[in-house]
Amino acid sequence: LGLESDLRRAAATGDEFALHFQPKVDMPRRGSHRVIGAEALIRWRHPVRGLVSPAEFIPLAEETGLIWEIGAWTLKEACARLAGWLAAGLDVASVSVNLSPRQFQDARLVNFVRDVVESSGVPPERLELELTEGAMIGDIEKAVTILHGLKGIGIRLSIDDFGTGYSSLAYLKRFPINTLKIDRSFVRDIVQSSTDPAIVSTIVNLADSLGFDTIAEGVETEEQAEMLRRQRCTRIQGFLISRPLDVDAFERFVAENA
Ligand code: G
Ligand code: G
Ligand code: MN
Ligand code: NA
Repeated sequence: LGLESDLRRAAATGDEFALHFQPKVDMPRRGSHRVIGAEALIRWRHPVRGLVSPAEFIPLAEETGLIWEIGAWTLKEACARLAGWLAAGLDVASVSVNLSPRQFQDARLVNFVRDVVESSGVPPERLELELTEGAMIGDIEKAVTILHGLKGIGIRLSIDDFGTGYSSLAYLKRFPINTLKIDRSFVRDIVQSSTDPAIVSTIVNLADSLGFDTIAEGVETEEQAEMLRRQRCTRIQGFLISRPLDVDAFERFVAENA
């Protein structure tokens, strides 16, 4: 209960939150990699507890409904950062923001996203929203309508943790999305596994056929990256490249990897 009232206070101002950014890159060649974007990940600097992980407070935010205020802060902050980078000549091709199921299903979502994108002035195609398959189960017709509403703003859409959820192929072909983010569970054991390379290459081929991009998440070793490359996966994200970075460190990373 203590944490809940603290979260309520934090959500009211946003002052205790910060965004970290994890680079997404083209498959590295000879050690060098090109930054193709970044995923924004929220952090809560609690005055007493210190840094609280989103794994801890996002579920609480979902239960209490505070996720709307927190998600609003995240989206505005991500767009403001991106606008600042573009104005400063720092070439960050895109920034993605995670949406939890309750945010996705909120009737205010499409208009809110449109307003934030327009008032920030960022080119809409440089903003991406990451949705999980779980957000779209239930009323599929409604999900497709929301996805088209978001698509109509001109932003990009990805399915996060792909392969762990419920999308059937019949649904997938109706989703106006851009990218499948291959869940890190398929990356973790890809070097030793007799099945995971085939799963990854099947996802890559499926994405190709449907006109989607792919990116592998949670890449931690060179060996995993090499195995992903053999499955024709050409974009990666993970500790091998970089942990999520605070704004200063992220700006240095982009400048050094232009
Ligand atoms: O950054 P970290 O790996 O600790 O994130 C833990 C979880 O919190 C991940 O599932 C991530 O998607 C989620 N998360 C991080 N930032 C946000 C955010 O701004 N909004 C939502 N809804 N989820 C987030
Ligand atoms: O659910 P989502 O995919 O949004 O989760 C993002 C989370 O994954 C963040 O909390 C981030 O810190 C974490 N993460 C990013 N890269 C790696 C990695 O290489 N290994 C592991 N174990 N976690 C990672
Ligand atoms: Mn994500
Ligand atoms: Na993920």
